Amino acid sequence: MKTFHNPEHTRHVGQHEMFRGKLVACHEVPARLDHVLAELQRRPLGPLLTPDLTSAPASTALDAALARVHSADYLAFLAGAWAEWVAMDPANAHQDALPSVWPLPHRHGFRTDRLPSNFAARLGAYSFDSGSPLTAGTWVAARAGAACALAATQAVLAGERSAFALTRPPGHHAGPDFFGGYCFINNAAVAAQALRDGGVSRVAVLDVDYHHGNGTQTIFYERADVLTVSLHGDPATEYPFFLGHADERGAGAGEGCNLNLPLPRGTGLATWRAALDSALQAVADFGAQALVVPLGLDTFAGDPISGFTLHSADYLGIGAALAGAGLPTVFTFEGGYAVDEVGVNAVNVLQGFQHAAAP
Ligand code: B3N
Ligand code: ZN
Repeated sequence: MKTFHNPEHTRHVGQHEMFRGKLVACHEVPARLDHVLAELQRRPLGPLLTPDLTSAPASTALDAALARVHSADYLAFLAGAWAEWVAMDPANAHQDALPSVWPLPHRHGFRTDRLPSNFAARLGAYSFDSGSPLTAGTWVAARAGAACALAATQAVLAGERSAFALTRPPGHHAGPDFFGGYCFINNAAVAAQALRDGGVSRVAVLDVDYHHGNGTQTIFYERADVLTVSLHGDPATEYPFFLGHADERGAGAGEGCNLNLPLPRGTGLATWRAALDSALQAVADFGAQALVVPLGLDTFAGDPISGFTLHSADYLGIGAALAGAGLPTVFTFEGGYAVDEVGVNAVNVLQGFQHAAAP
């Protein structure tokens, strides 16, 4: 399995996230990726590569791929956000941008048809939480991360059985025009759309992160060509709270093309694996020809912000079960904050997949 890792990920280093009224140290830290990379060096599964970030054709293709899943105004906002933040006040150069005001579009009549010129207001208009610091290097890191997702997808389109986009910041909470949940560019959506654009007629996204992949769901919600499936902590009690219920089945042409499998806090392997079997059955029933797996490892018992109880050895079997779908598969690295274990857990999934997928 080829791994495309993000050489720019250390450009994104948040200082704080807001949690219950306090600024706390960020959980989404560079060491997460470093541990996965180190484990892949200890237990090689294939070439460790970086995407082409310099050539003009690659850059053009990347911007086109981003524009397939995110709005032009959102991408322009992200690209210029740091400069605008510092322009508000030169002292801002020393602190992350965190939103603190939101328009609540569905209630109270706040208007979203007029975007304020004030940067702090637009920061809120393009986000849904105050836990996702935007930093000087966020755009560069997130864009290079999408290049990893695109390169992994191109490898699979070229005939590889699987490929891994090892990148941060993660992506599955980012929607067409919003960031949140530590995510800015939706790498899994970039991969799914690039598979479609590469000629795969039906693509499934099977999100195994602890948190519901609300951004991916929203991007594809009215589409019949991309099935989105997510197994996650029940939004009644778990982040992102406002999406991820079982009755969200897709809309319009996409009716029936979204499946949410919310699980209670405390869920262990047996229940989680039964949900995975349901998810895999849905992927088979859909007739998917390729699979994207947003790979979060925050289902781990030792994760500091999550509530499932999976153990390191369990991830080998999970990888094997994913291989059982028999589909060309792109993995994107998502959550997982037990930093010392995240490398072992991620590579266990990939190794389990690779061994089961071997002819
Ligand atoms: O859920 C949290 C959170 C929980 C516990 C914390 N402690 C113990 C200090 C701090 C934060 N915050 C909400 C933001 C969660 C973002 C999740 C990103 C993710 O992994 N998505 O897949
Ligand atoms: Zn997560």
